[in-house]
Amino acid sequence: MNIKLGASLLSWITPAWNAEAGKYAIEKTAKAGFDLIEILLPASMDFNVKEVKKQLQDNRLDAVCSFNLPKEAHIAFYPEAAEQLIKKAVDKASDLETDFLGGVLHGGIGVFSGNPLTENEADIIAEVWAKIADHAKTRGVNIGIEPINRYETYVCNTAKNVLDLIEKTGKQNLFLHLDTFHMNIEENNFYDPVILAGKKLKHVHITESHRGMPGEGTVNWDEFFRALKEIDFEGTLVLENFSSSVPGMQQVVSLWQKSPHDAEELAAGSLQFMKNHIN
Ligand code: LER
Ligand code: MN
Repeated sequence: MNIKLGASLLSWITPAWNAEAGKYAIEKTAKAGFDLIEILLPASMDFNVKEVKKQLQDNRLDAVCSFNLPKEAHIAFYPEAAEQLIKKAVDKASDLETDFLGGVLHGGIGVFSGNPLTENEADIIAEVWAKIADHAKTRGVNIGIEPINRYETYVCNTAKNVLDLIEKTGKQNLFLHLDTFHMNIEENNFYDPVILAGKKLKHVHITESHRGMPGEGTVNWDEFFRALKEIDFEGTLVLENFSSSVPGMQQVVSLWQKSPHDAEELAAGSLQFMKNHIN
């Protein structure tokens, strides 16, 4: 396996990116010993690449990017707006000299039509993805698409949903981005989706059933890491767990219970947990 270990900026700060908060997240991630930080791009795309690149260099830290579609860029309803916005996110990732953009790129988080995904909606999404994939290819970026649970979207809830839509596009630079929190709700187990994806799996959000310390919830980690070994996983494992010790975090990620671990403890314990499982 060829694996890099990362923390999301959400390990340290809320998603509202600004230069000062970003610098803090980069410094904390580097000090905690991660290989890279996942930078969740803001929907405003107000993000100074030059400044962030310098902060990453100063801290000898790599980065990957992610982007979650906002409601007003729900692909099935607003394909043009979505296409423009995802292309901008690809450009930011490329300007930052990273080769990966992951995230919820199938629909706006929290948008529902009231019905299951239709064939027509699936066609619209595949068309937009195909155009984005072509653009991303010219910028040297691979795209990872993250299925999320039914309470956040009706578009892609499972690995198979994403893989089927990718197949529809016929594009090679679209990949699966899994998240163990969502898998715990939507998949039969933690093994089959990884095997189904094989080399199409590029990026994983490592997070417990309650988004706290891995190993303290109900995710079947043995099953999950066994599957990663079987596919000889090459990609990134990035923490996406949250602590109530981060100011403002409880409100933005529905973390209503007080966390037993503060942000530093959670990051250090989770990094050790990942290392123990891949070695
Ligand atoms: C994003 O990575 C994610 O997992 C979603 O639950 C965010 O709403
Ligand atoms: Mn996630």
